[in-house]
Amino acid sequence: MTTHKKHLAAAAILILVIIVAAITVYINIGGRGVEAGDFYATYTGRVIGVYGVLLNYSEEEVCIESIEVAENVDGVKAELHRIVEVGGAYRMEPAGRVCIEPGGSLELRPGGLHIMIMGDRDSLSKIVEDGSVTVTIRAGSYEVRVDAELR
Ligand SMILES: [Cu+2]
Repeated sequence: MTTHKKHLAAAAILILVIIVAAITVYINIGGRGVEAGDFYATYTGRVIGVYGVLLNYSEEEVCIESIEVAENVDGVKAELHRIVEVGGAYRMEPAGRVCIEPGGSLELRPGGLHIMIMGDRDSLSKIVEDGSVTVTIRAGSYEVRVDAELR
């Protein structure tokens, strides 16, 4: 091989390495997934509300599949709720299927979509006794673990 050809081969390999590195970086950005913004919780004595923002950094639409309370307490369940108006009165009900578009976000707030943890008073008290609630939200193929401090 002439020196000239060796240089060409080296340049080709260098370009290939740069392309592979660029693709890797791109995939990593695309693979950021779903993240949680500021989360907090409230406890009324009857239910625990969990509020915050979910951000979808992935390149696919993700739908909320399940919400679980990390604190291991029996007889407690978490649901995604929405508020509906019926004859001028507001009540809440299971939100049904909720999805977040790519690059989009979902706000969970009092008076709107929210996570509600239900159970008897003893169980709920046990969950909040350390001053925070931990929930695992499954959205599409992503799992987001959220520590929501009690306010
Ligand atoms: Cu609710």
